[in-house]
Amino acid sequence: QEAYREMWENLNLDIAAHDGLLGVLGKFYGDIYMSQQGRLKGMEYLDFVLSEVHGLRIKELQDAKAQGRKIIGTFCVFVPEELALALDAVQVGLCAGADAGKEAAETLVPRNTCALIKSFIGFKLARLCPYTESCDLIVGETTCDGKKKAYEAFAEHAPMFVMEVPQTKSPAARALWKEEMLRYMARLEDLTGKKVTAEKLAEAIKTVNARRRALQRLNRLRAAVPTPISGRDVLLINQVSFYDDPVRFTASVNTLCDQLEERIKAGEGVAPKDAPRLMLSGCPMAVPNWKLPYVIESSGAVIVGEESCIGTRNTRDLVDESAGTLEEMLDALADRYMKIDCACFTPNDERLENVEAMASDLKVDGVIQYALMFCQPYAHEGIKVEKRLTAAGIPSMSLETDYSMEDVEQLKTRVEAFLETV
Ligand code: BJ8
Repeated sequence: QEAYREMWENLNLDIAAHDGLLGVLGKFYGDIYMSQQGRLKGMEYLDFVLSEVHGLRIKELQDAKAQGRKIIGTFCVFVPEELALALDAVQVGLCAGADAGKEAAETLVPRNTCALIKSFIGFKLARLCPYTESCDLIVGETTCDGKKKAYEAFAEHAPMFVMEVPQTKSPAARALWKEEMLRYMARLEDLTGKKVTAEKLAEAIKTVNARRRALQRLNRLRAAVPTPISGRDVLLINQVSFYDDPVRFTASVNTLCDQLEERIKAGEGVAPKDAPRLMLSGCPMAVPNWKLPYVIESSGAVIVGEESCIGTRNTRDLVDESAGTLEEMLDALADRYMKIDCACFTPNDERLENVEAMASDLKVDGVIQYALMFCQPYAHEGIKVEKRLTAAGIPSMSLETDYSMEDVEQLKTRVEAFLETV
């Protein structure tokens, strides 16, 4: 840690508070991750990345900046990483999964704002996140009301660009989204002093698709009975996918998948064959939000799928790689991103279909719907999802929580009661 102190000081972090954060994070990680039995060798890479999350990766970002590359921060899977990569920029998903700087955040946004929003504001105001401080541009999006209003306030503290994400899937909405992508591309070209070319964009599309394919492969393999990897580990892999170098990350996930294949061949699992198989569905679990998966898996169940943006919503759809011209590629990108079934869309029937299909493909015993407190879009859709699952004969339950640890025991009681019924 000492080796990085100067870098953190240069980023103007609050060093004492940051030391405290790393201490808590290290302990939390030890309890939730390192305590697991029978982990795969390939997870050592993830452990390493996580242990260096504020160290080596930040150093890499600083080195990239020294070479003139720009750092782009995001909070939503709607922001097309392909455009940043095509301009040699580095895109990182900013952490929004811990209760840090909450009091400060509540001076900018109302108290009844979801924990994810308060978290990214808190990290900024309390000067705790070296990623946020490394960014040349932070890209917001008009998804839920909480986020879009929060970005107005956040823009007073950070260099922001907000993309207008439509709320329906009509042809007019698709046209608006394409325009917004072009507006964003122009902003990025201005920032980097470069132009997106067909060649560079094709390469970027391949890079991001390769990462999606590796994660799809992981999701197919974990569906085996018994499941060869814990849900906690897969969540971590998805979380790391947002800030690690995409090419290196993809190679590591594929290596891990090779190990999973061997494990499956040998019939080995991380949990007994008859352990209840659950799927999570709903709000994204941003790093280091590991509370609910820990509660679920320490109750004897195993998580075999996450229907969320830090899960299959981010990896399910690929960009069509057959486009030849720049214009065709931009259309292919726009089409792919418009398939995202975020609860901010109305209507959003495709999500109901996707949740049901995923639950039956994975042969789950039940679905736990997860909503962050004060999240209107996912709480509303939770009612519809539950009806749909009930009609399909799939047990489900809904949990609302935030990032505090106060309700751990209560969550455990509810999860255990649910497990009795599946
Ligand atoms: S595409 S899910 S990453 S918006 S939890 S801030 S919705 S009040 S995160 Fe999301 Fe993009 Fe959609 Fe995915 Fe608002 Fe709800 Fe908070 Fe949320």
